[in-house]
Amino acid sequence: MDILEELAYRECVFQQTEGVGDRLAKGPANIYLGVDPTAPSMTIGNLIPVIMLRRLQMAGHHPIALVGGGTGLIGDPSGKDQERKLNPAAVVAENTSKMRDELSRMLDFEAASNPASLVSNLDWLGEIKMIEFLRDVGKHFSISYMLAKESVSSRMETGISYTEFSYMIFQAYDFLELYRRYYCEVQIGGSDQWGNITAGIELIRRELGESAYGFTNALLERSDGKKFGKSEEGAIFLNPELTSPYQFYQWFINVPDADVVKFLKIFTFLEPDAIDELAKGVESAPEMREAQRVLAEEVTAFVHSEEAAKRAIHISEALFYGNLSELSEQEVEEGFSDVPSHTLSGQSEIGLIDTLVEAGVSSSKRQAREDIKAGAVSVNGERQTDLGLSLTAQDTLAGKFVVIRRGKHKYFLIRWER
Ligand code: 383
Repeated sequence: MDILEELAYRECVFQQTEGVGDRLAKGPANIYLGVDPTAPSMTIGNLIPVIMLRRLQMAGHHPIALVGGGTGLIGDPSGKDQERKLNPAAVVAENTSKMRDELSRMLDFEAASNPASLVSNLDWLGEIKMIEFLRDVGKHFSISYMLAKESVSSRMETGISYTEFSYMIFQAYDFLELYRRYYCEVQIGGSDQWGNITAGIELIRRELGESAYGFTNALLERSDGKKFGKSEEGAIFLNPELTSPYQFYQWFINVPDADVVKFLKIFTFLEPDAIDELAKGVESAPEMREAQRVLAEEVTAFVHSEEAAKRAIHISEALFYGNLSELSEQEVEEGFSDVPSHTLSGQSEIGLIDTLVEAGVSSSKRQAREDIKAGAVSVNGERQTDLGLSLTAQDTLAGKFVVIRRGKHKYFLIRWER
């Protein structure tokens, strides 16, 4: 398989411009992907083309990751049904540096012959003079061409500002600039970027009379209809402070059987043979969730680290088997970072009933008694039915936590400062 065939096998090629296959087959090309710093972190949706860029690098091409320090100040209308709120310049600058860090962990900057490059388009967009820009660049774009782009036409009813309307010209100009500076011939991105990518190819042709290429991946959809964008609720971020590696791992463990093989192709570096093996397991023993396990471990290790993946597995197992006492302080913090927590202080002993009420687990003492009697309450993974139980220092995990579970899934973390 050549690289484009491999990407197609991995369900990562949705649209492509003419000649891109030949260009990639001919020899190393400079290839770019742009990400706008509209949030403090990328998400799993952004991860797909980043992994594609890494695969292209492994196939010998030179990857250029562009952070939109300039375009992030404008706002891409692609795929958005509403005008964006402008972020203050300081926020965009801060996000830019965070995204640079994320990107630099996922590409190889040490590769001997084709190390990755990282650029911000603020370097050139920030220098642009309006009159020159309109004379040199704007002249190549007819209004009818711009209106025909999906990103604009889909907004004619709901409205679009001149600012967002102009966005495609900036992204097109980036491609031209990268062509001039680095002889960058190829741009990749999600299918929402098709209009912007083809606008750049058109500009390079008109301005320089040269050929450039592009292809897109299909936007990620889960068979259960869950979405992925940076602004969607429940977005899975790559920044461990926004989505802990454990939560990240959990998201992949919970991928439905109907999606897991596709996700193995898209998100892991496993060979087709290994993926086929796992696919067989999904058919013959879906309850083992072996494919999900491998998926979650591989992606967590790639985005975070091997160590973070091991930690996530350890936390998941302890939670599953109820032996929470094995967890370290860091693991308890990470495993329960998204559950309600409550701090108890100044006591050396406290009754279970009082604990449940104080921590907001049960709404009243009467409710707490009922919950305990019904067997719905567990402390550090063990069911407790004794109404007279008191908690002491011996009941803490890692010397300072008590984990309460009510019902099957509702967790509470108590930090006990004695
Ligand atoms: C900016 C300047 C360029 C080239 C690209 C850009 C960013 C682009 C954009 N991309 C999205 C983003 O930043 O807005 N205008 O959130 C997403 N990408 C990638 C992929 C995706 C797209 O970062 O489909 C999902 O992740 O292209 O929505 O010169």
